[in-house]
Amino acid sequence: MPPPCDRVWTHARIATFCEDAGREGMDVIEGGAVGVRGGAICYVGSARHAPDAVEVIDCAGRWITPGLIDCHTHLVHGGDRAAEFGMRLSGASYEEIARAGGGIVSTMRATRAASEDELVASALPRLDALMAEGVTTVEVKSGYGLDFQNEMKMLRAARRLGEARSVSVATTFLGAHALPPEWARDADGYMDGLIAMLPQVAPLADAVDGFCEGIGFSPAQIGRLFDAAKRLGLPVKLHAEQLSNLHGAELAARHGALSADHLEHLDEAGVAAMASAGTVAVLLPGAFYFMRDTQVPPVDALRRAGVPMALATDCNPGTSPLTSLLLAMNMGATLFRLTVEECLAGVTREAARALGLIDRVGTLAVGKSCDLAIWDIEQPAELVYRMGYNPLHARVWRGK
Ligand code: DI6
Ligand code: FE
Repeated sequence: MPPPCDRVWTHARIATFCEDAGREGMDVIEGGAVGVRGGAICYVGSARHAPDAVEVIDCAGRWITPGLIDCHTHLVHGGDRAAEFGMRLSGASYEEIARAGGGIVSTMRATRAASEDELVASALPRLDALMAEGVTTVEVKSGYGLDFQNEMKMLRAARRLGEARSVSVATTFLGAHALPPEWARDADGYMDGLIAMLPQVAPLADAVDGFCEGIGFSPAQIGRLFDAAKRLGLPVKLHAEQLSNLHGAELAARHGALSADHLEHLDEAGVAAMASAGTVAVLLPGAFYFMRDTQVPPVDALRRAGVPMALATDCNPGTSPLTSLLLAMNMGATLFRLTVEECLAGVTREAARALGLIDRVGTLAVGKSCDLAIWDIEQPAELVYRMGYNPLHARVWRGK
């Protein structure tokens, strides 16, 4: 009889983040082991009762957490915005730069000019940086093509990242990110076009997103997009309440959105709507920091209402050129006052929820994908506490 497991990691301290651990709980197993068979977890528990395996890996007391999940990135894009960073340092605001033809539209030009191969090649170092810190699932948005051909090119490039590396990629269609210049006077017409392209986009996209903002799209326009997404069975999520309060989170919740993201200007009604819909709050402290924002998202209200909170890098060239989920956790704690447990759950269990993937990843439980991060630390708080230090010992994706 062959051993029941392909591989077992033993003598580990395990934080499972299992769903009944409660929002403050990591569910720690001292002297634990994780076993994998066929890429899926087949055992989590005490090392003493671990089943036999073809290969046994001694973790020598290291910590194991679920592989990290970056649930909001714009990893695929052409060019960068380093020059714009200089302008902002001399006093120009993000909105001023956007209105002057910079901002998202300048990245759109660079993205349209890049081939699919070039987009993949330029995104890989950013992906590698995330993976080097234990990321095993990453969400990647389109949104810098802003026409059918170029949005499709971005989504194909995003899917190819998952073929080039041992990482799971979730793709999101963000055609409603900004109004391209050719549609400058007709946002409703542009939205009609997005809705018309949805059936062809759907096979390449795991979700549909939008930017609900004065410099983005109105709640009415986003509502039409969400209705069309729903007709195709595509989950929705929304960039909401980042720069102002247009009540985008309420709109998202009304549409059963997986998540509403940013949320600096979220109000009590928005919190309540998200709580009753089970919409995850994805907090993006990298953008808050880089924009030198002062309006903190209402973390206390979200916490009291029981809204699940995730943390992500928002890796993008304009507002969050951040490729460290560990640093995003530190910022979540220092800038937003999240607890250590909330930060860690925010890049594992709650990030999985924000992607609609909680049945497959985000916690260590039998049947889930065996995606692990193994850490050289004495306690999980170190993952949040340090800045610019990477204690990853090993990364396991689908059991390897
Ligand atoms: N909010 C953001 O922070 C990014 N997109 C969005 O809707 C910014 C994207 C960019 O400036 O390139
Ligand atoms: Fe974003």
